[in-house]
Amino acid sequence: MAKKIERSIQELYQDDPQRADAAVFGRETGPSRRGFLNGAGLAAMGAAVGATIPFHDNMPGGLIPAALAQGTLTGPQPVQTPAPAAPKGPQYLEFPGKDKLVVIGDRPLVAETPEHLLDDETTPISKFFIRNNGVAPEAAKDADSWSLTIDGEVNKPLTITLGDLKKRFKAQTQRMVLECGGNGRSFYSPPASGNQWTNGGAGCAEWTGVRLGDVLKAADPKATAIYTANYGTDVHLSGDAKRLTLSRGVRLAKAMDPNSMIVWAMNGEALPNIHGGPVRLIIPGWPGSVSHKWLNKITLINKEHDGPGMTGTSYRVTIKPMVPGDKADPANFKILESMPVRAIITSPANGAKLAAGTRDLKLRGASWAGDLSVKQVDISVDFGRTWQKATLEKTKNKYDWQRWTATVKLPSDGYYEVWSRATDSNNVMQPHVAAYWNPAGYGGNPMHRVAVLVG
Ligand SMILES: Nc1nc2c(c(=O)[nH]1)N[C@H]1C(S)=C(S)[C@@H](COP(=O)(O)O)O[C@H]1N2
Ligand SMILES: [Mo]
Repeated sequence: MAKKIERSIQELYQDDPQRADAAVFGRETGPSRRGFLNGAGLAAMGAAVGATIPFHDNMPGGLIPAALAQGTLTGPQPVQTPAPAAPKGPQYLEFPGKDKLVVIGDRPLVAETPEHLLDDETTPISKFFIRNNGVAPEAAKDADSWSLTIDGEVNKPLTITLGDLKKRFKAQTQRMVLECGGNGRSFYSPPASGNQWTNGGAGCAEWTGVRLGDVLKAADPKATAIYTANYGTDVHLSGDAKRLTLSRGVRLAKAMDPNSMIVWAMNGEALPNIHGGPVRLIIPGWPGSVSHKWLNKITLINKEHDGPGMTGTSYRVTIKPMVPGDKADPANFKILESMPVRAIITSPANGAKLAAGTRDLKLRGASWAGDLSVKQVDISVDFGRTWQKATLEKTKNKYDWQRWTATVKLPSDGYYEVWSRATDSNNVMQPHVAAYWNPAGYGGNPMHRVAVLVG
């Protein structure tokens, strides 16, 4: 009998968390359910996660244990019609020079970095996520002859090769986070459409290049120039050479920020083709889609850009919160600019098994907050009842991520969940569950959690 429950609970948490929760907690999931996990439910939950749960008194009803879910707090899930496909195990990327990234899509190629592979101070190229919207162009044979044009609302249109760009403008190197606008999308309930990123559509690399603003100034923008329109050489999935895969842009003020760059090197190496080499934009703190890869033209325009990826609900978030799953009112959307605050636990990995008797658990992680900085990272190992401040490391420069460390005490062997949550410099904290639902799922930044088994 116990065996049967154990198996079915595990399966149920995968396919129908609400029913699983009702089975474990003994009745339909409600909001505040602390302290109800006892008797048969506690035994079933313990069997499902693989150990006794020292802090079970604090375990909220509706919580899918981290051991059974991908790392973030997921509340009760509405029943889907038709039912979503049963989750398969992760599919790992096979790509020259890349580590075990998790494939989210193969055409176009999209692959994310599991949180525990983001444990390096600087994300190595081998671990850096990939997000293509179309087909990457063939690698350029002679990078320095790559040509870039600045035109549109300018007095002196400019076409310059990469070789000349390097000679004519002052270079800088900055370590900065690049994060996909849809990072965290998989945590939305009901599911939002698009690539189902967990927290791994982000990385922090050292980018070498010139200030975008210096190059734009060389073209002498007219007073009418207020927005950029970015273009590159990747090919639309249809194969139609006239169709653009993506063409996004930013307000001129953001383009002129000294941290916005045209880059040709990543971690000291020539920018790899898959990351947009020879030349790409890095517009830090904003959705990765404005950091155009294979960049060959920027047109300054006198209005908000309307290229692919700029209209409808693409890269837009709600102005006033909407009912999750409802039909979207197009008038209620604004362009997503600065990305929301996020902290991730990069060590230990979700599901880590530690030796019996481990009482001091060392944690490491990263945090970042779009255009803002991270003010504080807090950690809990008792399902959020008590929190402890993590130590934030120094950053190298603006838009660098803030690495953090903490040591937490575990009172006994058993099953724990480590939860992390960051607060940004405007005092905005990550929510428990993905908030501000929008149809294409931008801004999902619920707190991260990992399961740890001691003994
Ligand atoms: N030309 C071009 N630039 C692009 C894209 C693209 O598909 N084509 N994808 C964008 C998106 S959505 C993201 S998140 C980042 C990803 O950069 P990466 O693949 O180097 O990690 O590139 C952006 N720049
Ligand atoms: Mo993206």
